[in-house]
Amino acid sequence: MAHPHGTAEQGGGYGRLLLTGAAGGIGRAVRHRVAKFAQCIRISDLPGVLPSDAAPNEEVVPCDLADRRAVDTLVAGCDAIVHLGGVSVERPFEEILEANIKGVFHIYEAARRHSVKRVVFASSNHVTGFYRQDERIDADARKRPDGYYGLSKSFGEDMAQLYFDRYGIETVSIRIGSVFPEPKDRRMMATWMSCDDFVELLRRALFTASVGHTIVFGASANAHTWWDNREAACLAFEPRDSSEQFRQKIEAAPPPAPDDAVAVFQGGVFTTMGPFDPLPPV
Ligand code: NAI
Ligand code: 15L
Repeated sequence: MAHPHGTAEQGGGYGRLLLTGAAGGIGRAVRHRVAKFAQCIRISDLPGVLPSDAAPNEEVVPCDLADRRAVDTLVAGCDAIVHLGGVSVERPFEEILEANIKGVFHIYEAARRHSVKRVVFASSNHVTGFYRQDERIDADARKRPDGYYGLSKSFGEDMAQLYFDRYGIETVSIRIGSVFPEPKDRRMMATWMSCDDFVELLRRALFTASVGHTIVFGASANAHTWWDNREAACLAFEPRDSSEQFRQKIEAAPPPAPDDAVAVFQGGVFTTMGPFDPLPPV
């Protein structure tokens, strides 16, 4: 775990760490827990949504990821980035384009211009959402995005690869399953990841030496899984929690029909959302 900036255990870690999407569900859950990873945390989200109660080691910098100049200013002075910001569900392409596709380009261009060496990219299981739930895949499996949202995360992973191959910026792309306090349905029994496991994966993603561009599936040690993290062995990540503690509660609800997308595809209901056609019918 040696790293030029030291390790989290040594205290301090990075000088300044940027956390985008800090007002979102995961951002709020991890914001105070990533404080130990850097001397200063720059927290960012869209204007008007960030809390005003910044801790002494936090800088609050509102920014729309679609604004290239604003993102350049946001990234200046940061040593590493945890990029959680963007549209996090299936939406019309135009929305995804601004926040996620242009947004991730702006983040990497700013990282290049300001010599940021490490990014953690919040990718998603929806990059491979069209695999069936009876298939087991690893990071080498062909991408099968299940919508524009999954497509934008697939693009983000390719952006990370390009900026590593061309400029040496290292990234861990975490194909997050479902980071919520509890799984919400039977599908999430396989995809759920506890906040504790997520923070530990963040720590490894930020402080493991020489990750190149590593893709890792983000899930807890659930009894049933669709994902094999062999390709991310360099992170030596061992999740500790399991969705099993919620099984009784989840299975108290009636099961979906066996041919329902939520029971067939890894991406669940995302495989059926849209199209969002703003044009009049032809
Ligand atoms: P969220 O929707 O709660 O948070 C995303 C944040 O990004 C929001 O606070 C939103 O205001 C901000 N944002 C949206 N558009 C923006 C823009 N143009 N400029 C700046 N900020 C913008 O999502 P959540 O659940 O916290 O997820 C965080 C990240 O992890 C997202 O990138 C999401 O796609 C990804 N992810 C989350 C999963 C989960 O289980 N929660 C699963 C897979 C991926
Ligand atoms: C995601 O990518 C979404 O951001 C999140 O809201 C969940 O729906 C999650 O995937 C999931 O697949 O459960």
